[in-house]
Amino acid sequence: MSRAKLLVTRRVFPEVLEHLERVFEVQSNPEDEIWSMQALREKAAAMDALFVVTSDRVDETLLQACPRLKMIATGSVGYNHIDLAACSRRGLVVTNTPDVLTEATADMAFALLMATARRITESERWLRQGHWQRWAWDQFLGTDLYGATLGIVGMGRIGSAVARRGHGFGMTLIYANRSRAANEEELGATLVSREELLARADHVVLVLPYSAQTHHIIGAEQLALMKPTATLINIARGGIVDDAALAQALRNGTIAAAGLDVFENEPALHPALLELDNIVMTPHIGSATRSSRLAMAMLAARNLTEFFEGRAPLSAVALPAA
Ligand code: 8YV
Repeated sequence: MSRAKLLVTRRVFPEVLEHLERVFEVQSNPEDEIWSMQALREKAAAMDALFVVTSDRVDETLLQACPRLKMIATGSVGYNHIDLAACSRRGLVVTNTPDVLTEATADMAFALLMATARRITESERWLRQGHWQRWAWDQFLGTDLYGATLGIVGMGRIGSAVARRGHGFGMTLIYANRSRAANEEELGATLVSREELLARADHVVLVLPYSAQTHHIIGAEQLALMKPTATLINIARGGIVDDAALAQALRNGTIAAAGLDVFENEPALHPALLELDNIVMTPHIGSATRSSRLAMAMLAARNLTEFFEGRAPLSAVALPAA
C-alpha cells in the first residue's frame, strides 16, 4: 500500500522529519524557501496532510486545490491562519501545539516587559554608539516592576503562566477575559473590564488569540486610557494592536513604552515603529527556546502520525463529525 503524502512547508528539526518519514512520503522544504500562495497550492495539491506554521495561510482557495487532504497540523498554538469553518465543512482534522510552549512564551512576556520598562535595548544602543561619557542621576529612568500592577488581557494557559511569574515580582494582578478564569483564586488575579485594566495597570500584557473580534482592540482610544508611565507588551498576535495608533501614542507620550514580539503584516513592520526609541521589538520569538520549538514540532508530527496510524490526534482543534 502506498504511503500517505505529507507536505512540510518549513525546514524542521531532523529528528522530527525522521519521525514523519516512518509513516509518510514526505515532501519538505530543506532550503527553507519562501513559497508564494500559488507555489504552496501547487505543492499541496496532491497531499493527504499538511504540516504548516502561522505564516502559511490555510484558506478556502488552498483547500479547494487539495482534494485528497485529510489533515492539517500547525506547529503553533494559535490557529487564526487556518479557516476552521472551511476545514470543518470538508471534515478535515486540524491540530495545534498547546502547552509545550506555555512557559517559554510567558518567559518572553517577562523578558520584553523587563527590557521595555527598564529601557534595556534603548540604553544598550546608546552605549554602543559611544555616548556614555559619565553617569547621571536621571539617566535612562524607567518604571518599577516589583510591586507594580500588572494587567493581563486574556487569561488562558499563557496568561496564567504570566500571572504566576507576577507573584515573584510582588505584583497586583488584574485581568480582562471573556469569562472568569476557573483558576482565578490560585492565580490571585482580579477580573476587571478591559477599560478598567487599561486605566489601572502599570504594565499591560496582551495574551489573547487573534480573531475578527479582537482585531485592533488596542487602538488610539484604548491607548489614551492607559497611564503615561505605562508599558504595553504584545506577545499574542499582530493585528490585536493598531500599530499605527501605537506608534503615534509612543511618539506623543500617551504611554511610556512598548515591547512587541508580533506585528500587523509581519515580517513587514510599520515604518513609524522603527523610528522610535521607546520600543523593544523582537521577530516573533515568543516560543523560541530550543526545547520548546522542538517540542512544538514533535507534537505537530506526532499528531500527524497518530492520526494516520488510526489513533486520535493528541491535540485537535477540529475533528470530523462522528
Ligand atoms: C510560533 C506562535 O512559533 O504558537 C504560536 O501561535 O505564534 C509561535 O509560537 C510561530 O507562530 C510558528 O508557527
